[in-house]
Amino acid sequence: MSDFSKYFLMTTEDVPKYVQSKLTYFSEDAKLSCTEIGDGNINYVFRVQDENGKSIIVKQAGLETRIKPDLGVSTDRGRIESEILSIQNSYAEGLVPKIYLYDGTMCAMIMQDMIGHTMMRTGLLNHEVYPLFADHVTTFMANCLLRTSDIVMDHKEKKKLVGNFINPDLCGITEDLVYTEPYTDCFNRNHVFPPNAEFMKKELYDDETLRLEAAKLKFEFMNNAQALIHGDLHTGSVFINKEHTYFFDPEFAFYGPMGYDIGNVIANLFFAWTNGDAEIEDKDEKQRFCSWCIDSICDTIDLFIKKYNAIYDEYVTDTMAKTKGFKEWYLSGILSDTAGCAGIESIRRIVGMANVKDITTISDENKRARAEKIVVSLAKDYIMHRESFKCGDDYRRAINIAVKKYPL
Ligand code: SR1
Ligand code: MG
Repeated sequence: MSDFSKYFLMTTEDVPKYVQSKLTYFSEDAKLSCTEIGDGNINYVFRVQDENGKSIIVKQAGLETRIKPDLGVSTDRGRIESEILSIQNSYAEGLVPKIYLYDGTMCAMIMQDMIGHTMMRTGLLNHEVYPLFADHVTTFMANCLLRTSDIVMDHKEKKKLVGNFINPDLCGITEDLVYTEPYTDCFNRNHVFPPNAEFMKKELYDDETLRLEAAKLKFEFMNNAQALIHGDLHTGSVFINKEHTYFFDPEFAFYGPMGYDIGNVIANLFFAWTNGDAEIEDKDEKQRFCSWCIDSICDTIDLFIKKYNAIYDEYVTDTMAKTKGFKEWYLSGILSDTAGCAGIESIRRIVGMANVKDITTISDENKRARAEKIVVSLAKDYIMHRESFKCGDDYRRAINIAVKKYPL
């Protein structure tokens, strides 16, 4: 039996032994069972459980990604993830899972099982609503983002973190998959829904003005070391129930623009809307779910602004950042990035390599084609007019326009 002193990719047989060798979480004679529960694109996630239902999660980084075995990524991502979770827990206590152990040799972490919570994308696909989500996600983002920025953090401490969270492989994935391939298909691996092939060619590959704005946003992503961002804050990175929310899976973390995280949330809430709009038959039920999606988009923007202002006033340390007018100027940059990144995330999930179930599970071909067109049209509005998205109602208006453009 391995003593886990040399890296190998574990199976469900190995993982219980691994947990017992590393922690005293379960009793020595516990009868442990293990299942692989990961449905992400990159890692292996195991749940280990004893006969009384007590459980724990083990997440192991493979040497290659699950979605594309020829796409290797550094196993250092596990270190990055465990370190950022501990930082995020200090700024947004209770909103991230607890890490019990990070093991650099096995590239594995053992963490709290988020029992009683469902992966948010799965819940949304069942058309569940989460009334407190906008409140929770804005508490998480406003605290974790602003308090790791130069507005609040000591400049030397911040620069040390910038170095610690240099994440070239995972950032490289985002730079390609999110910011380049959707406009160029330069690696010939985009997934374009065949009925929309012509539409996507005209609206994305052939649109030079869009490509220029996407290029500007790409360089903003690569060069604006503004805050310690989660880096992949979609609804598959959230475990949720009606009362509580966990944000997890921050392996794409690095110092980047705050708007990348906020924009990801906005885009993914709208994917949920497209699914509800296409799949729910009952009129009242559709209205209930779809209005909640749009309200949550608007509330996420408005509550972020409110919390940003409060946290800024309470925690600002930088002398020049206290200058009258600076807080508002800095916020307008974040909001413009937010709209731009919401557009970028929207487009890449439609034509890029990593799609979302909200769209791909729409069963009726015409409805799926329409949903994709609405998303792309809205995304282009976000990107091309990003400076004009300043509050929740600006998103509501843009969504209404995009939806009306493609009637049923
Ligand atoms: C190769 S990884 C594809 C996508 O999955 C992750 O969750 C990120 O969103 C990434 O872009
Ligand atoms: Mg992930």
